Amino acid sequence: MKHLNLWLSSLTAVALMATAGAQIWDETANGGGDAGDLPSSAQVVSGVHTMPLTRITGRMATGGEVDMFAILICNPDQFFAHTGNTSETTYDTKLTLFDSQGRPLWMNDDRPNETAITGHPPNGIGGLRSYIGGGASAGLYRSSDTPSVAGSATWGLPGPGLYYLAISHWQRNPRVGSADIFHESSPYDPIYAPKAAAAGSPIDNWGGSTTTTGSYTIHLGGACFVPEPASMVALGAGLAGLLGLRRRKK
Ligand SMILES: [Ca+2]
Ligand SMILES: [Ca+2]
Repeated sequence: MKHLNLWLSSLTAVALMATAGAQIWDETANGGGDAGDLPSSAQVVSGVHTMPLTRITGRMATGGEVDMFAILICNPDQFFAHTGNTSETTYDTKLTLFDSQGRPLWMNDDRPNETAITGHPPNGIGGLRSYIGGGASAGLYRSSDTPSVAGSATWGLPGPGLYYLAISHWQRNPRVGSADIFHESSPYDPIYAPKAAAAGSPIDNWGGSTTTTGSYTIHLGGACFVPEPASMVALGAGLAGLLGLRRRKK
């Protein structure tokens, strides 16, 4: 029982240290440079897995740059991603969510009327900024094959696990070959499921162009850092250190 107690108290200490740290991932400060635009080059938002991930900050340093991040969605029922107010995100965004294989799930260009989003986000979302998540009115979830049909898609995610989240300027469109994956014209406020013909194929390029540059903040709910071998080693070292300390004090 003594061993078990040490183990539990050490885990608690490590969890507390983790909670006290930043819950923000910055593309440059934490990611070390520009995030890529496809799953193969996406920045992996990694860290101690007990920490919720509440924000990703970054830059569209050159016009048309798309940034993609690998995140863990640990609580799918609570998941949302949005690009904040017009000070936090300085340009007209689009958010696209892909599964762990890079297959498209959801896209939004211009957030639904924020009064329709139940429960979150508390601070509102700027005009032309983007929102993916539950809680919007049912009519705003739509299939890209029937963009004018209210409620032609139903919000949901496959389950907890690894996902890819991309932020782009609204004039950059995720594609498979030369075909757009989503409906890419008016109306812009629905949260779109992909065209059925593209739903099973991983994204392989982005169409469109823009010369706009700017910075962004993506707010997140239900998301966690991706556990990586290095963070598990750090966790192990922390436990060993704490156990060693206990032993020396005896
Ligand atoms: Ca970037
Ligand atoms: Ca937009």
